[in-house]
Amino acid sequence: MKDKEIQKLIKNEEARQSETLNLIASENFVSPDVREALASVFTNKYAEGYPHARYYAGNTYIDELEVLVQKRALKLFDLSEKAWDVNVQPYSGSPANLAVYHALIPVGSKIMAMALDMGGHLTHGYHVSVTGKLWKQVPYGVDKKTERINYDEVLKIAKKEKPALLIAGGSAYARIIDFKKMKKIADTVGVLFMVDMSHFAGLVAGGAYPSPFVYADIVTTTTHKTLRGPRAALIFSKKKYSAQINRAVFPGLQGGPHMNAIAGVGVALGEVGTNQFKAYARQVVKNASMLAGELKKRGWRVVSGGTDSHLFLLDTMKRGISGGNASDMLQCGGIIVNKNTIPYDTRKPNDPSGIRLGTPALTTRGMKEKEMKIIAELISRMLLKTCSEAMIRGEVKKLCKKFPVRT
Ligand code: DSN
Repeated sequence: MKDKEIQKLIKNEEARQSETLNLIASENFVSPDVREALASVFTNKYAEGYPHARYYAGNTYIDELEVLVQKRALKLFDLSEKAWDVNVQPYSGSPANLAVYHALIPVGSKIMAMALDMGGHLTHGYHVSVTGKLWKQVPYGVDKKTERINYDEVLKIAKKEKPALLIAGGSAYARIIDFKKMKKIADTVGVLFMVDMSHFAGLVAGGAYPSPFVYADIVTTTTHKTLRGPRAALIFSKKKYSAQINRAVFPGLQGGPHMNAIAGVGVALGEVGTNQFKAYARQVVKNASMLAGELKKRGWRVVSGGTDSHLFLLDTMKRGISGGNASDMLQCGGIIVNKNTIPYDTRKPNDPSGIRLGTPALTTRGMKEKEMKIIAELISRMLLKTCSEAMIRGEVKKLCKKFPVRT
């Protein structure tokens, strides 16, 4: 690379990723093939419109690419092309969700979704997001005791508030969501049902988490979390909604699609369709469960008592350590997590009561249950300061060397 300044930063980031343990639940390592597609000549092309209906010339291969990626996405989740469509153009999860609302529900109407501080997502109508300014969020949470969704409570709120859209899915809910019950609630009050499966899409594709497609009208997902692709998103919709959704994505919200990213998504979807990926998805869940269990054994409180997925929340405040301090301390030891609110948190989001831990990235490096036990011990020691930062850093580096990042 001629630009030495940027090259240096790339090299530094490569070293950081390779020498630290990444437990951020929404991050992963893409394959070299995905990166090759991302850096391909598709980045040079403008392609406003949809296959065979573009505004600029020169889109022969772009059309072939977009159709191929659409077909791969539908096939991956066993969706019939007669019943479902998929839009592969959203730049990322936030515009994908915004496009769904823009397409299907009147501005000013209510979006019922899990509250952000209970494990939901900003773009599900939280007040600081444009989705919460144009629409009104009706939040539901988790039960104070079980820290799981209380479906009777969700029904009660839905009946009272009569939202236009019910959303399941979020960023920090560790348990399996009962999509059947959510659909029943949506039908009882006569609203659209959308699942944002961004976090667990790869687990669904790998058979390690229930599929929402049997029940949902719309399913959105980012492609860079458990799906292990580039930063982009997909909107799956039942046929009757797809024309409106396509119009909402382009020209409603976006201009030319990022065709290099779409090529990368196509490569990732091809990889996700393999038996190797199925084994990966199962291992992600096993690793999360082992890590949570091992931390519990060491006296840490895991929100809801465990996990059924790739992530969980640790209530660090229970032992007097704020989420912000915990995240900073772990980073000093080479363990990367994010601070996170826990349900019914009394602290502020910039320094909440917990941290979120996820296993997708470590599992991509090939780590299994044995390594999760070691990592639980390292996390615990680092937070309780029962050994030196240098010693933890040394152990982290050793593990990282044994399980290199694919480049
Ligand atoms: N920021 C992502 C996460 O970490 O879950 C969601 O958009």
